[in-house]
Amino acid sequence: MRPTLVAEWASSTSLFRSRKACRIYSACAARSSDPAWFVFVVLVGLKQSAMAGTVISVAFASPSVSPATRECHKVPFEVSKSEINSSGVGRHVLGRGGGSPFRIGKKYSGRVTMTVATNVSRFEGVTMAPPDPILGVTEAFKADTNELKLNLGVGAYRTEELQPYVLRVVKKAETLLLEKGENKEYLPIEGLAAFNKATAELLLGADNPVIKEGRVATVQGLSGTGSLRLAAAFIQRYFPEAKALISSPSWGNHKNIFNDARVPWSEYRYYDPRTIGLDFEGMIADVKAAPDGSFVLLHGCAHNPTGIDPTPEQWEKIADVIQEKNHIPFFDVAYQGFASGNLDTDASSVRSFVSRGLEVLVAQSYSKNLGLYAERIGAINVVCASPDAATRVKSQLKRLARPMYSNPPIHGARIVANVVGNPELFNEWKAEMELMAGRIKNVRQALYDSLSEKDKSGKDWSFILRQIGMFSFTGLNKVQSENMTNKWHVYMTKDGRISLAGLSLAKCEYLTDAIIDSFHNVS
Ligand code: KET
Repeated sequence: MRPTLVAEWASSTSLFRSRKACRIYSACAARSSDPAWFVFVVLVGLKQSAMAGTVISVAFASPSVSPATRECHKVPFEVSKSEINSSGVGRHVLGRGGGSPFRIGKKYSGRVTMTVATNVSRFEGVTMAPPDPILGVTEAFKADTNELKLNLGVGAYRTEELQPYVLRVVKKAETLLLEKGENKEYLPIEGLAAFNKATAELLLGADNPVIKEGRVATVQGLSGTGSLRLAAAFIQRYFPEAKALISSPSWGNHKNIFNDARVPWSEYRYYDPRTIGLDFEGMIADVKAAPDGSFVLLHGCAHNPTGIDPTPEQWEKIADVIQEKNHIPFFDVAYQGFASGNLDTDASSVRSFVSRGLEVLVAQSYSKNLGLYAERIGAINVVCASPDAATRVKSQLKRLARPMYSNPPIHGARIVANVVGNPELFNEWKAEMELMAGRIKNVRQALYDSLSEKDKSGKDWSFILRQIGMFSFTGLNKVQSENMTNKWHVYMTKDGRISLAGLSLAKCEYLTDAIIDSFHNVS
């Protein structure tokens, strides 16, 4: 075998980049007349480069490279006829493992194919991940063929016909965008300037002094989740000792986000199962007991999954404790407009904290209120004590974003900028959002009416009416929730949450039967 061929091949693969492999390769080259060495080098190289488990097809070529037939490494080398037996099966003694069989693709004629199959994957240690507790519900729903099935899992708005909904105002904005014929150049790392301006104004109010004074660092994010994740990375980098406080319960992904960003977290009491309401005393006590300077994650409105928000007076007390303890409030605003139907009302918790002069983090999402789920459009805002701090914070958020995803997508940002920035479209959006929030309120009322009428046990279902936003936290436990799915084909999360946005008036009665059965007949 000619060393040049081996060298050619070796340099074209990544197999021989380690020092050990290079030494082996040198030995092979030195004994280049013996193909056994070459096969040995191939196998050692493949083992080292995590190629085990693939089928290695080795073409015996004379004089050079053979044509590729499938995803494999084609290795040109020469072999003597004596190494192939009459049945066309050759065997080479390869180290301790003994013979490695290879089969000749066709009768030997100077070019044969040797296939070495190994079946141990380098990914043997990778365990199966469980389905996502929320998005996994949609997958299970899709797989169900029963026509009664109902998806109340993910918080995604549906029409009364239970169809996904693209807002009319979004379609109009998209038509405008097409007419303008804008290009698809990269956005800057911080996102679309017009979007960042619009989103901060929508959140804080256009006249808010913090905006006028340049004290808000706004960076476009990959929707709510990506914005939370970017902020978590920022906390980890600049406050490595700090802890995050998460409500119990909370949106399931909050814990994942802080875990992956390596921000330690603990929970504060929030939900009281006895009253199916807010455990305000517990919440205050836990926020007080947390180490000074913790990041307190708060749901700006329409708490997920409970649908229970603090009253304006309770918000003030929460702000008092946070201020006393030198904590940093971190708002997750994924439902602005969806709780009350009014954008300003739903931002009032954030605005009241900001008006106290507190430095605040706020993650925003346009998945729900503009129905832009798949566009991944949102933002992280950091309200700072000075414009100088805001400039520095923004620069660091950009620095974190660059190696993670470089820069955000443009389409959703343009839609939001056009809707919020155009008074006519903005008003249309507000009207449409009121309609969506109104439909959810209607089904909420209808579900309560139906449960009150059909359930003869005397149970008080009025907590459903006290909850707000897309969800109702039914109080059904895991087994009861499973009964909802297994017996009634009602898909929901195992914590007892149902998305009322996925319910229609027509389906209220069916849902009532499912809830009554699960509640009373399943322990
Ligand atoms: N925060 C909260 C509180 C929230 O409920 C969601 C989504 C998000 C952030 C993130 O949304 P994004 O699409 O990244 O902008 N919640 C629904 C969907 C999901 O779980 O991803 C849900 O709870 O069904």
